[in-house]
Amino acid sequence: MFLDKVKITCKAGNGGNGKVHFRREKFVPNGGPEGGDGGQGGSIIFKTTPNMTNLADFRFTKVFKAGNGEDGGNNMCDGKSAPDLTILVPVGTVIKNSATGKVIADLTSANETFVALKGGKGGRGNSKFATATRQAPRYAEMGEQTKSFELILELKTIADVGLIGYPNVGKSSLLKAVSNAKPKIANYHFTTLSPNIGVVKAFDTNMVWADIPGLIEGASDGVGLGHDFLRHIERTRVLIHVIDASGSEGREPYEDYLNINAELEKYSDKVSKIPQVIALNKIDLIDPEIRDEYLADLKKKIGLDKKIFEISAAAFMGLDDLIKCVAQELKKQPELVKMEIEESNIDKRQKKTYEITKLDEGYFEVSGDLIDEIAFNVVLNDYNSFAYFQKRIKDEGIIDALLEAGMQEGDTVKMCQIEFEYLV
Ligand SMILES: Nc1nc2c(ncn2[C@@H]2O[C@H](COP(=O)(O)OP(=O)(O)OP(=O)(O)O)[C@@H](O)[C@H]2O)c(=O)[nH]1
Ligand SMILES: [Mg+2]
Repeated sequence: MFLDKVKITCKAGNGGNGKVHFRREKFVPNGGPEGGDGGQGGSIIFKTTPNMTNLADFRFTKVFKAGNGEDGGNNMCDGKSAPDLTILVPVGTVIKNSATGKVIADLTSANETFVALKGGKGGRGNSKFATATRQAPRYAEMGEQTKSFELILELKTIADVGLIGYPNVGKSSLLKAVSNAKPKIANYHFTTLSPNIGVVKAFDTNMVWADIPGLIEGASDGVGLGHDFLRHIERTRVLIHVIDASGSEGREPYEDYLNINAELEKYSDKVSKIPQVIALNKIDLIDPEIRDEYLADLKKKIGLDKKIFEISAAAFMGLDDLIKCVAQELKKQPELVKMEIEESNIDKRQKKTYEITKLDEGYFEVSGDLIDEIAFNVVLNDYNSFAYFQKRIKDEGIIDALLEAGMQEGDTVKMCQIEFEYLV
């Protein structure tokens, strides 16, 4: 099963909550604050591995959640941070934010890592809030809460050279003849159902060639296997356009050449502009008596300014010259450039919010994730704790917003489990 596009759901871990705790020892009446910090939540990290060739591993596993950080403990014990969750992907994986469709990462080399979602920060324990004048803080911070995101993984194979052409023209045979790849070869259309990759040696360099399923006229409208697999040659820098020069299936080779180029144009401007080297294959099947004249004529039609080679993948004819030319063409092309990252840091922690509801005359409720955070761990009968609470709601502009909503002195305000009277 070959899979080159999947949607997955990822969530980094929440941060653990800070702890409120005081030392209790025999004969020590007022022990100091020693609540520990919450641990950090695990992050979601992607890492490329050369051992994967497609995204089939994601067929059944589509939800990835990193662990939450542990809450802080007593005796200055900090909560354990959760380990990061590393998701292995093949080289050439492009990661998009499903909500916006924008590219957030393009992983083009082996063992490349990308932190997609950062784990939530742990909250500070009450020991961190102690100062000379505030020796017994009865509050701690809540750990940072993370959200889940849908991500699209799309594989765009990384190869230097792409083999294109009609089905059965001998693309896989050519790859097999010149590389370490062992693609399936057979005398019927669409033998190749997913891309094959092979390493081809030329002089002192190695090139990676990719053979994709055959194209036919109308591929851009979904005929045959469609043009979906062209995604895998989008980033190649040279194409080998393989043509059955013998016309063994009754088609006219020159027509084949034009039709395939028309399909490339329909697919994308970028792909249609990749430089081509043309391989006139199966020349062993052409009657030797007319061969030279026939091929000269075909070449003239295609254009004598083009790089054209007469080969036979099955009989190993003309392959060295073809490889040499492809290697030279490749040298002229610029190195692969990464895709533009359209959206960085999708994980921007959204500002926490709140909402004011008038429950009754002189009775208001304030709710929302900001309130949950502020009200976390408040101890109402503790002077410091309540002072901290008051300061936070004032600093966040909640008092002003309540006044704007009509709150007057003596009115009651409810926030989570807390209710207080507004006094000036
Ligand atoms: N006589 C001859 N037969 C060839 C040559 N190249 C390939 N063939 C035969 O053509 C048939 C198709 O070859 P493949 O390499 O599978 O063709 P393909 O282009 O990869 O085909 P798809 O994967 O179906 O698109 C096989 O039977 C090959 O043996 C050649 O140079 N000469
Ligand atoms: Mg094939």
